[in-house]
Amino acid sequence: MLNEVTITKAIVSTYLAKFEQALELDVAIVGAGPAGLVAGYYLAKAGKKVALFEKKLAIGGGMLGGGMMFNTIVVQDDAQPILADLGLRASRYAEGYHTVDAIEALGCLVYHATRAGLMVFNLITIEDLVFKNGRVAGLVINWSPVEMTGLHVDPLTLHSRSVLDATGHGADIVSKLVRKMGVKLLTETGAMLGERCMDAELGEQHTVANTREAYPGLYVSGMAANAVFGGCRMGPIFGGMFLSGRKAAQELIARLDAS
Ligand code: 48F
Repeated sequence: MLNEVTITKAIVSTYLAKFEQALELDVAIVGAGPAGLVAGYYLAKAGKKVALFEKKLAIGGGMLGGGMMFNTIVVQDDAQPILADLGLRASRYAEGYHTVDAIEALGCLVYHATRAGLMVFNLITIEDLVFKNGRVAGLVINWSPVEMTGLHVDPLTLHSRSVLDATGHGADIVSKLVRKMGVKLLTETGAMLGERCMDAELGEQHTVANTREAYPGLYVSGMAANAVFGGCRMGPIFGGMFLSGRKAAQELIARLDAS
Protein backbone atom coordinates (compact mmCIF):
# COMPACT_ATOMS: atom_id res chain seq x y z
CA MET A 1 0.00 0.00 0.00
CA LEU A 2 1.37 3.40 -0.96
CA ASN A 3 1.80 5.67 2.04
CA GLU A 4 1.35 9.40 1.46
CA VAL A 5 3.68 10.30 4.31
CA THR A 6 6.47 8.17 2.84
CA ILE A 7 6.00 10.00 -0.47
CA THR A 8 6.24 13.32 1.36
CA LYS A 9 9.33 12.30 3.34
CA ALA A 10 11.01 11.04 0.15
CA ILE A 11 10.54 14.41 -1.53
CA VAL A 12 11.52 16.56 1.43
CA SER A 13 14.62 14.61 2.44
CA THR A 14 15.89 14.15 -1.13
CA TYR A 15 15.36 17.81 -1.98
CA LEU A 16 17.01 19.02 1.22
CA ALA A 17 20.06 16.80 0.61
CA LYS A 18 20.46 18.40 -2.83
CA PHE A 19 19.89 21.87 -1.37
CA GLU A 20 22.53 21.31 1.31
CA GLN A 21 25.01 20.27 -1.38
CA ALA A 22 24.43 23.63 -3.07
CA LEU A 23 25.26 25.82 -0.07
CA GLU A 24 29.00 25.92 -0.84
CA LEU A 25 29.75 26.00 -4.54
CA ASP A 26 32.49 26.54 -7.06
CA VAL A 27 30.03 28.35 -9.34
CA ALA A 28 26.47 29.55 -8.75
CA ILE A 29 24.64 30.26 -12.02
CA VAL A 30 21.60 32.52 -12.06
CA GLY A 31 19.14 31.99 -14.93
CA ALA A 32 18.22 28.80 -16.79
CA GLY A 33 18.21 30.19 -20.30
CA PRO A 34 20.47 28.75 -23.00
CA ALA A 35 23.63 30.55 -21.81
CA GLY A 36 23.25 29.47 -18.18
CA LEU A 37 22.37 25.88 -19.04
CA VAL A 38 25.28 25.46 -21.47
CA ALA A 39 27.68 26.96 -18.92
CA GLY A 40 26.29 24.60 -16.29
CA TYR A 41 26.75 21.62 -18.59
CA TYR A 42 30.44 22.31 -19.28
CA LEU A 43 31.23 23.23 -15.67
CA ALA A 44 29.61 20.07 -14.34
CA LYS A 45 31.33 17.99 -17.02
CA ALA A 46 34.66 19.40 -15.80
CA GLY A 47 33.83 18.16 -12.29
CA LYS A 48 33.08 21.56 -10.74
CA LYS A 49 30.53 21.92 -7.95
CA VAL A 50 27.90 23.98 -9.73
CA ALA A 51 24.23 24.80 -9.22
CA LEU A 52 21.81 26.82 -11.30
CA PHE A 53 18.92 28.87 -9.90
CA GLU A 54 15.88 29.85 -11.94
CA LYS A 55 13.06 32.03 -10.68
CA LYS A 56 10.37 30.59 -12.93
CA LEU A 57 8.58 27.23 -12.76
CA ALA A 58 9.76 26.28 -16.25
CA ILE A 59 13.39 26.39 -17.22
CA GLY A 60 14.65 27.32 -20.69
CA GLY A 61 14.36 31.11 -20.62
CA GLY A 62 13.84 32.58 -24.07
CA MET A 63 14.64 29.33 -25.87
CA LEU A 64 11.20 27.77 -25.43
CA GLY A 65 9.46 30.57 -27.26
CA GLY A 66 11.69 30.32 -30.37
CA GLY A 67 10.92 33.41 -32.44
CA MET A 68 7.55 35.04 -31.73
CA MET A 69 6.30 31.71 -30.28
CA PHE A 70 7.31 29.64 -33.31
CA ASN A 71 9.25 27.14 -31.20
CA THR A 72 12.12 26.57 -33.60
CA ILE A 73 15.55 28.13 -33.12
CA VAL A 74 18.33 28.85 -35.60
CA VAL A 75 21.93 27.90 -34.89
CA GLN A 76 24.82 28.91 -37.15
CA ASP A 77 27.91 26.90 -38.10
CA ASP A 78 30.18 28.16 -35.30
CA ALA A 79 28.09 26.49 -32.63
CA GLN A 80 27.78 23.10 -34.34
CA PRO A 81 30.49 21.54 -32.10
CA ILE A 82 28.32 22.31 -29.07
CA LEU A 83 25.31 20.65 -30.70
CA ALA A 84 27.57 17.65 -31.38
CA ASP A 85 28.66 17.53 -27.70
CA LEU A 86 24.97 17.42 -26.75
CA GLY A 87 23.96 14.96 -29.47
CA LEU A 88 21.43 17.55 -30.61
CA ARG A 89 19.87 17.14 -34.04
CA ALA A 90 19.90 20.09 -36.43
CA SER A 91 18.55 20.40 -39.96
CA ARG A 92 20.49 22.40 -42.52
CA TYR A 93 18.21 25.15 -43.82
CA ALA A 94 20.64 27.10 -46.00
CA GLU A 95 24.41 27.60 -46.15
CA GLY A 96 25.44 28.46 -42.57
CA TYR A 97 21.92 28.22 -41.07
CA HIS A 98 20.60 25.20 -39.15
CA THR A 99 17.25 24.81 -37.42
CA VAL A 100 16.73 23.03 -34.12
CA ASP A 101 13.48 22.15 -32.39
CA ALA A 102 13.45 24.39 -29.29
CA ILE A 103 11.76 21.78 -27.11
CA GLU A 104 14.21 19.06 -28.11
CA ALA A 105 17.12 21.46 -27.58
CA LEU A 106 16.01 22.24 -24.05
CA GLY A 107 15.32 18.58 -23.20
CA CYS A 108 18.71 17.53 -24.54
CA LEU A 109 20.55 20.29 -22.73
CA VAL A 110 18.87 19.60 -19.41
CA TYR A 111 19.42 15.85 -19.76
CA HIS A 112 23.16 16.18 -20.39
CA ALA A 113 23.70 18.96 -17.85
CA THR A 114 21.95 17.18 -14.98
CA ARG A 115 23.59 13.85 -15.86
CA ALA A 116 26.96 15.62 -15.76
CA GLY A 117 26.14 16.76 -12.21
CA LEU A 118 24.55 20.20 -12.56
CA MET A 119 22.13 20.84 -9.68
CA VAL A 120 19.10 22.79 -10.94
CA PHE A 121 16.72 24.66 -8.64
CA ASN A 122 13.65 26.22 -10.18
CA LEU A 123 11.20 28.54 -8.38
CA ILE A 124 14.05 30.26 -6.52
CA THR A 125 14.71 33.97 -7.04
CA ILE A 126 18.05 35.59 -6.34
CA GLU A 127 17.15 38.66 -4.36
CA ASP A 128 20.63 39.82 -3.31
CA LEU A 129 24.33 39.00 -3.33
CA VAL A 130 26.90 38.18 -0.67
CA PHE A 131 29.67 40.78 -0.91
CA LYS A 132 32.85 40.18 1.11
CA ASN A 133 36.37 41.63 0.89
CA GLY A 134 35.56 43.58 -2.26
CA ARG A 135 34.20 40.67 -4.26
CA VAL A 136 30.97 38.79 -4.92
CA ALA A 137 31.02 35.70 -2.72
CA GLY A 138 27.55 34.15 -2.90
CA LEU A 139 23.81 34.53 -3.40
CA VAL A 140 20.86 35.49 -1.26
CA ILE A 141 17.90 33.35 -2.27
CA ASN A 142 14.20 33.13 -1.64
CA TRP A 143 11.20 31.24 -3.01
CA SER A 144 9.81 33.03 -6.07
CA PRO A 145 6.25 33.05 -4.65
CA VAL A 146 7.57 34.95 -1.61
CA GLU A 147 9.00 37.60 -3.95
CA MET A 148 5.87 37.65 -6.11
CA THR A 149 3.45 38.08 -3.21
CA GLY A 150 5.67 40.49 -1.32
CA LEU A 151 5.50 38.41 1.86
CA HIS A 152 7.84 39.57 4.58
CA VAL A 153 10.02 36.45 4.74
CA ASP A 154 13.78 36.60 5.23
CA PRO A 155 15.88 34.82 2.62
CA LEU A 156 18.61 32.17 2.96
CA THR A 157 22.21 32.40 1.76
CA LEU A 158 24.80 30.29 -0.06
CA HIS A 159 28.51 30.82 -0.68
CA SER A 160 30.14 30.43 -4.06
CA ARG A 161 33.68 31.02 -5.33
CA SER A 162 32.16 32.66 -8.43
CA VAL A 163 28.72 33.73 -9.60
CA LEU A 164 27.57 33.73 -13.24
CA ASP A 165 24.85 36.22 -14.16
CA ALA A 166 22.94 34.50 -16.98
CA THR A 167 19.68 36.34 -16.36
CA GLY A 168 19.21 37.58 -19.94
CA HIS A 169 18.28 41.09 -21.07
CA GLY A 170 17.87 42.51 -17.54
CA ALA A 171 21.30 41.44 -16.19
CA ASP A 172 19.50 41.28 -12.88
CA ILE A 173 22.45 40.27 -10.71
CA VAL A 174 24.85 42.91 -12.00
CA SER A 175 22.05 45.50 -11.71
CA LYS A 176 21.51 44.57 -8.07
CA LEU A 177 25.24 44.84 -7.35
CA VAL A 178 25.47 48.29 -8.93
CA ARG A 179 22.29 49.52 -7.23
CA LYS A 180 23.21 48.30 -3.75
CA MET A 181 26.99 48.74 -3.66
CA GLY A 182 27.56 51.56 -6.15
CA VAL A 183 30.59 49.70 -7.49
CA LYS A 184 32.53 50.41 -10.68
CA LEU A 185 32.22 47.50 -13.10
CA LEU A 186 35.01 46.21 -15.36
CA THR A 187 33.44 48.04 -18.31
CA GLU A 188 34.92 50.98 -20.22
CA THR A 189 33.12 53.54 -18.06
CA GLY A 190 32.58 51.48 -14.93
CA ALA A 191 28.79 51.62 -15.51
CA MET A 192 26.41 49.19 -17.20
CA LEU A 193 26.65 50.08 -20.89
CA GLY A 194 23.21 48.75 -21.89
CA GLU A 195 21.83 46.62 -24.71
CA ARG A 196 21.73 48.02 -28.24
CA CYS A 197 19.21 47.53 -31.06
CA MET A 198 18.88 44.44 -33.24
CA ASP A 199 21.75 43.34 -35.49
CA ALA A 200 21.99 39.54 -35.68
CA GLU A 201 25.55 39.37 -37.01
CA LEU A 202 26.99 41.90 -34.54
CA GLY A 203 24.84 40.69 -31.66
CA GLU A 204 26.14 37.15 -32.01
CA GLN A 205 29.73 38.38 -32.00
CA HIS A 206 29.14 40.78 -29.11
CA THR A 207 27.54 38.24 -26.81
CA VAL A 208 30.59 35.99 -27.02
CA ALA A 209 33.15 38.82 -26.82
CA ASN A 210 31.31 40.32 -23.83
CA THR A 211 31.26 37.05 -21.87
CA ARG A 212 33.74 37.71 -19.08
CA GLU A 213 34.18 38.93 -15.54
CA ALA A 214 32.12 42.04 -14.85
CA TYR A 215 33.27 42.49 -11.28
CA PRO A 216 35.57 40.38 -9.08
CA GLY A 217 33.72 37.12 -8.48
CA LEU A 218 30.90 37.94 -10.90
CA TYR A 219 30.85 36.80 -14.55
CA VAL A 220 28.25 37.54 -17.23
CA SER A 221 27.06 35.46 -20.18
CA GLY A 222 24.35 35.51 -22.85
CA MET A 223 22.23 38.64 -23.18
CA ALA A 224 23.31 39.76 -19.70
CA ALA A 225 26.83 40.14 -21.14
CA ASN A 226 25.50 42.50 -23.81
CA ALA A 227 23.46 44.46 -21.27
CA VAL A 228 26.56 44.99 -19.14
CA PHE A 229 29.30 45.53 -21.74
CA GLY A 230 27.09 47.04 -24.47
CA GLY A 231 26.08 44.83 -27.38
CA CYS A 232 23.35 44.37 -29.94
CA ARG A 233 20.42 42.01 -29.56
CA MET A 234 20.17 39.26 -32.15
CA GLY A 235 16.73 37.69 -31.85
CA PRO A 236 16.04 33.97 -32.21
CA ILE A 237 19.45 32.81 -33.39
CA PHE A 238 21.05 30.90 -30.53
CA GLY A 239 24.60 29.95 -31.53
CA GLY A 240 25.97 32.97 -29.68
CA MET A 241 24.12 31.98 -26.49
CA PHE A 242 25.58 28.46 -26.64
CA LEU A 243 29.10 29.76 -27.41
CA SER A 244 28.79 32.33 -24.63
CA GLY A 245 27.80 29.63 -22.11
CA ARG A 246 30.77 27.50 -23.17
CA LYS A 247 33.18 30.45 -22.97
CA ALA A 248 31.93 31.37 -19.48
CA ALA A 249 32.49 27.78 -18.36
CA GLN A 250 35.99 27.65 -19.88
CA GLU A 251 37.02 30.91 -18.20
CA LEU A 252 35.58 29.88 -14.85
CA ILE A 253 37.23 26.45 -15.02
CA ALA A 254 40.62 28.05 -15.81
CA ARG A 255 40.20 30.50 -12.92
CA LEU A 256 39.15 27.78 -10.47
CA ASP A 257 42.00 25.51 -11.52
CA ALA A 258 44.53 28.31 -11.11
CA SER A 259 43.41 29.24 -7.57
O1 48F B 1 16.46 35.29 -21.06
P1 48F B 1 17.23 34.03 -21.06
O2 48F B 1 16.89 32.98 -22.04
O3 48F B 1 18.79 34.44 -21.13
P2 48F B 1 20.00 34.02 -22.11
O4 48F B 1 20.51 32.67 -21.74
O5 48F B 1 19.32 33.85 -23.54
C1 48F B 1 18.72 34.93 -24.23
C2 48F B 1 17.77 34.34 -25.25
O6 48F B 1 16.81 33.53 -24.63
C3 48F B 1 17.03 35.40 -26.09
C4 48F B 1 17.93 36.09 -27.03
C5 48F B 1 18.88 35.26 -27.85
O7 48F B 1 18.58 34.98 -29.05
O8 48F B 1 17.91 37.27 -27.12
O9 48F B 1 16.41 36.32 -25.21
O10 48F B 1 20.91 35.16 -22.13
O11 48F B 1 17.16 33.35 -19.61
C6 48F B 1 17.37 34.10 -18.43
C7 48F B 1 16.69 33.39 -17.27
O12 48F B 1 17.05 34.04 -16.05
C8 48F B 1 15.93 34.01 -15.18
C9 48F B 1 14.75 34.24 -16.11
O13 48F B 1 13.53 33.79 -15.55
C10 48F B 1 15.16 33.44 -17.36
O14 48F B 1 14.65 32.12 -17.35
N1 48F B 1 16.11 35.05 -14.14
C11 48F B 1 16.11 36.41 -14.35
N2 48F B 1 16.32 37.04 -13.18
C12 48F B 1 16.45 36.08 -12.22
C13 48F B 1 16.32 34.81 -12.84
C14 48F B 1 16.66 36.11 -10.79
N3 48F B 1 16.81 37.24 -10.11
N4 48F B 1 16.73 34.93 -10.12
C15 48F B 1 16.60 33.75 -10.78
N5 48F B 1 16.39 33.67 -12.13
